[in-house]
Amino acid sequence: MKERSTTESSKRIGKLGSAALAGLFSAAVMTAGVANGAAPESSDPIKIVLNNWTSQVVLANVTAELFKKLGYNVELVPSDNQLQFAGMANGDLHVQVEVWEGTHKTNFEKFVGTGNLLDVGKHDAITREEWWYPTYMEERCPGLPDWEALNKCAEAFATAETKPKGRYLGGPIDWGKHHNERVQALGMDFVVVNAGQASTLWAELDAAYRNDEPIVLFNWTPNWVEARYKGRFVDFPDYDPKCLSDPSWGMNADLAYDCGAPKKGWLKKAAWAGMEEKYPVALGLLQRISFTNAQIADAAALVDVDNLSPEDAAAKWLETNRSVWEAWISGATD
Ligand code: TMO
Repeated sequence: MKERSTTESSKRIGKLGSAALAGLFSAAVMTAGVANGAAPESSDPIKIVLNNWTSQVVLANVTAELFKKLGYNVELVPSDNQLQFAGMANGDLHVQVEVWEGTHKTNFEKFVGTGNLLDVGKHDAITREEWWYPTYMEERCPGLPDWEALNKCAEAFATAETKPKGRYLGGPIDWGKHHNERVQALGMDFVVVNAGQASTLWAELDAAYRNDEPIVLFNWTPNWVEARYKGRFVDFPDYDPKCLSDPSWGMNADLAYDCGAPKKGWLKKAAWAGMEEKYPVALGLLQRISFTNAQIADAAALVDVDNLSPEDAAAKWLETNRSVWEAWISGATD
């Protein structure tokens, strides 16, 4: 990718006279503070995908602002978590800044395998996406965070709609969790109830937490929740990729999904493969973007705790992390 982008930019520079080039450089330095003669290679908007949880929306906006600093036009386009990769592989969508191992791996890797979707590398962040409970439940369910201890205690989590089974509050369906399959494969006395949107998870958590009431729900890290509520992830049988594809693997010989999510999952960036030709400098910038756990949690808190709009949160995030993104931009435009 790097080689391609160098070739591409020298081709473009070759077409410009050196006087024109000097003018272009100084204009760029004066307006944006960035010396870059090659970007934008096209004025067609780069389409950045929006998903349905907060850090992703804020960091998609952050990425949009960084592309704009290089002169690109951008569009933010909401997309389904599982269908987005097909849209990116065919060029309808171009960039996704938070690809989570626990949510996206299967569909992401399927389209990377076609050659039309790029794996643009990992963020620094380490992720976990799993069932989670407030620590006050540990007195009532001895043995937590072990999943079998949770299961013995299932009735404590019952609601009118699930009793005598416990309720597990899952996320929106398009997060593709297969938690129904997990409950079945592990023989758990739980019913999965899916929240329509992430904010429902947090409203239910807050209501339970205030009253010391039982709740077990989907949560993840990095997220703002861990700084506000004391809790832990449930430990299920260790994840293995075969757990999802091979029914004979694991403690249930007949069913897949008899394991937890990865405990140290990756977080990646994805792009339409056509960006190598059409927007090589933007692709180079995307390669350099790498968020830490703390940066992602902060991005989410600006909206979910401080009530900023995603756009204002992105502006604030850029203000707070100036040296971080300036290094990405200068690396991409050197
Ligand atoms: C991808 N997610 C952060 C919702 O687990």
